Amino acid sequence: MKCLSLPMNFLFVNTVLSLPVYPHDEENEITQGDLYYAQKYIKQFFTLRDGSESLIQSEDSFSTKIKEVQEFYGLQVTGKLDPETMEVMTEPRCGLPDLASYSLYPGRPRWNKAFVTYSVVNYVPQLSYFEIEYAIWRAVNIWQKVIPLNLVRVYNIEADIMISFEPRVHGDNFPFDGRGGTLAHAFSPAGGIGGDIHFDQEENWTLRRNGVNLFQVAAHELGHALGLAHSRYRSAVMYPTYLKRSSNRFSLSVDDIRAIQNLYGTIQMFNQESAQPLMPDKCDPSISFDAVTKAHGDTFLFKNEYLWRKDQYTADVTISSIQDVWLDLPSNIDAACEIPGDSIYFFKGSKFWTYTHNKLNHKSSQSIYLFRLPPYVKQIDAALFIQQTKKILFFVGKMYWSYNTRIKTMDYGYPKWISSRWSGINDKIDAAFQNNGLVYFFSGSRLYEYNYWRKEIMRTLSSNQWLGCQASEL
Ligand code: TQI
Ligand code: CA
Ligand code: ZN
Ligand code: ZN
Repeated sequence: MKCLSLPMNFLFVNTVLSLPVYPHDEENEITQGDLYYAQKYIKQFFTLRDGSESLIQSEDSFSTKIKEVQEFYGLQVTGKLDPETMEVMTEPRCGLPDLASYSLYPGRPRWNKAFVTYSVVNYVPQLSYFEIEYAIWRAVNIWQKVIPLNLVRVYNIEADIMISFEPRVHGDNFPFDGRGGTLAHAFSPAGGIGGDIHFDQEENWTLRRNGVNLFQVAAHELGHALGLAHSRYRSAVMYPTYLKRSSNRFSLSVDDIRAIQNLYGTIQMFNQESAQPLMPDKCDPSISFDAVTKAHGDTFLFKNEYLWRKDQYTADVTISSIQDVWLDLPSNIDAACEIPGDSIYFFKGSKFWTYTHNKLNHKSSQSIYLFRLPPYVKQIDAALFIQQTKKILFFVGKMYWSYNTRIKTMDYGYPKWISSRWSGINDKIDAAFQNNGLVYFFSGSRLYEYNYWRKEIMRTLSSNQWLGCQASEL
């Protein structure tokens, strides 16, 4: 293994380590004070998480930590606190450019192409499939959005960045250690195992503050997989200590951004005069949406070629292009709905697309007439899945149809007037979705919050209030 191009400037113990022996030559004696200093240093820069202070008490792990320090600074790896090691520890910037607070790997390995693929190879039962996919998706996006590099999720093929959950021994000479200790590791950019990310299968992976937050660890490991080494800034994602941060506060620090842009450059701000359409302003009071749906718990609002995703945990809203999330979808979609735990449907014109586990079903689009909509229906305004009845309602103009997903047939007696069931909804609607038992209808710049059981409008809001914008005059 070529250690220079890999971030494993860090040794995992799989042999029994002897107790550290301190050299006793006259000039370079390691004193009790040095030992104390080294412990403090390691605690500051190399301790991995809360509660691991106790690790340092045990000589085995102290030696392991010394090895990490030695690897990190390219010294001879002895596991012993020798004068050279003492020296780098007292001069923390030794070997690094004086002002750099982040660091890159020797030789600056990076991905030399515009598109880098990643794939999630397996999952763990601690989290659902979607939670894992999303944690990784979010981690990818915090880096991707500051550099001109496209990270593309691929399936069933060899990707540049293969992400997997691994057992203790997993074939790369860096066995995991069960719950606690090492959480994950990543290899810096290169072919083969380069760029790959391994998570310790046995950790208590969560998306919250208790346990080990997968999103946070994935963000850190992706930094390594993109070519970043550790940062000396406490606030940096690349700081080598696991801090319990609330995940809505978790984002790249200035130092992380400087580091990654040093490798990949900055995003070209697009020219205002170019043909590029402007990104819509989500808080424009007159904004309307093409389609809205829940997907895996988050809410997605579509407009033109963009979508906004509102995170279910943090309520953070992020904009991205539709194809960044659902590669095969067109822009300007008409309607979308999710059958929770099953699939997501997207409609445009007389076509529809379905995704299960974020994977497109069927090779391409299908015809909406498969739902037995009559031929005069040329497009759908909104699609709404009703959790209570397991029906998809198709809204077209002032009418709606009801499709029974259990027996896969259109219900008898439709179309009906929208206002006959949904009193107060008198206009054509643009989008609809269900949330916590309430139904939300979007119509132009208005958003109606509808009580399904009481069959009445509870509140009239502005369309973008769901995205955290202030209410506008209605
Ligand atoms: N894994 C270490 C890490 O990713 C492995 C490592 C790579 C390392 N290079 C190193 C350790 C150099 C010491 C020196 O950093 S880990 C954290 C953090 C880990 C640690 O499991 O210890 C995160 C994984 F930063 F919080 F400590 C993810 Cl976020
Ligand atoms: Ca572990
Ligand atoms: Zn591994
Ligand atoms: Zn790290």
